[in-house]
Amino acid sequence: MLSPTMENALNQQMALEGYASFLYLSMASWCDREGLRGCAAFLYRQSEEERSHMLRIFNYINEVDGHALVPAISQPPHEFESVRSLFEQVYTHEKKVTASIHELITLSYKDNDHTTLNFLQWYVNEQREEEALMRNILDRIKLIGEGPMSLYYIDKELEKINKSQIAAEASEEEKA
Ligand code: OFO
Repeated sequence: MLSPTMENALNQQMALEGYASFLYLSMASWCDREGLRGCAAFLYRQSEEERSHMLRIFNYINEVDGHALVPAISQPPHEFESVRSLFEQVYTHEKKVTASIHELITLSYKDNDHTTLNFLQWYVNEQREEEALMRNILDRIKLIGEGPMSLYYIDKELEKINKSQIAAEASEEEKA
């Protein structure tokens, strides 16, 4: 049984995951318009992933006899200064999500809520992986440098990263 505070906090976490999904969708659209197909494909997939993170919490809340509330999601920005600044914003948002997950963990200790604590472990691992991935992308962007010629290589790099993410997910699913 969830405490009312925990139920509310989990509902708020859903809003954060839902916003991430919309933000990455908006970023994907910007990349598409800029002709950055590799970046767009990566971000469309990330957007879907965030939606699945939101639904995982949604299903959990109802499973433990709470009430999952569909969140109101504010409109994300539509324009981005550059690919580098776009991925910096992704990284910043991921760090915010991580901090929020850690707060939920603290709350589950306070509530002595072992079920939610256990449920949240998946998110702890996911956030570690996501932050590492975004740092890796930013490192590569910095190495390649910016400018019209570099964009082509950045986009190819993102295409490669996206494909390896898809392959890793497929092998995870096979194991499950
Ligand atoms: Fe679900 O916040 Fe990113 O991974």
